[in-house]
Amino acid sequence: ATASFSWTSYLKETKAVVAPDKCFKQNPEVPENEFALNMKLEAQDPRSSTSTCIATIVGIQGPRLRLRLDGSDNKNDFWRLVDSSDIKPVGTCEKNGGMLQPPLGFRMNASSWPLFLQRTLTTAKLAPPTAFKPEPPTPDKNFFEVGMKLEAVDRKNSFLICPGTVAKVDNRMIFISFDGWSGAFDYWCEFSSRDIFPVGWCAKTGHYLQPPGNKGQPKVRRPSLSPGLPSPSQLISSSPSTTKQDPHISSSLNHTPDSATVYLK
Ligand code: MLZ
Repeated sequence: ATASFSWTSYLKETKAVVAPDKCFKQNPEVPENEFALNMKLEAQDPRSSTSTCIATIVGIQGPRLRLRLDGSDNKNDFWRLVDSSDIKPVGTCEKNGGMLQPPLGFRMNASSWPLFLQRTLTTAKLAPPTAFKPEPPTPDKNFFEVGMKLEAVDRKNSFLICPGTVAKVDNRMIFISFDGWSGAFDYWCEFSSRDIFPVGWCAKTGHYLQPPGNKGQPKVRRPSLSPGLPSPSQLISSSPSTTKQDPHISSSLNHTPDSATVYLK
């Protein structure tokens, strides 16, 4: 239903402020994505953070890589930025005296891991070390304030980045609330999370930005959904002055077909 989304008009409508760049652990200059599909690299296993594994690039969007751990299934893909410290050229782990590990939920018998790894690496197209970009510096402190708008990864649908609001701030943590969606997608994260971006980041990097949903606080009163039943305001007061609608609002309701349009008005 929502054709396009513009931050400029949305910010005007919601009279909201954006979180300034200094809040974010993100490079103000968008790092170039020099990776290609099917290249392999070393990645930390998100489900077993002490394990370094071999991963294959199975998707690319802007400066983000969709990764699948070799030997794992296709149900646990995850996304990393090209300037994430979680990804390294193949060989880095061994150079630092470590050993590559099978991913959590390795499909085969654990004893077949050494041979699997050897075979995986002999045929691999390796990501060139120059494609890995340095991680941006961490902000000195938590500069976020309640009400600031940003763009954030939907961690339940991690291919999506969506407009959000800082709903709570607690020491080093912030609570991200997704605009127009029920609380089901909201989460706490560190202010230094790589999953949050300044407003305009998607447009700048060529990443898709999912428009806000249509839930949330509608800014106008809606007519009762069941015409036979009294509306909540009618139940609270029988006085005609409180149930009468503002003529401007009711006319806008009469001419707007869906609730998303009403919400965005
Ligand atoms: N259509 C899916 C994705 C919702 C994405 C919300 N993003 C904040 C669903 O309804 O589960």
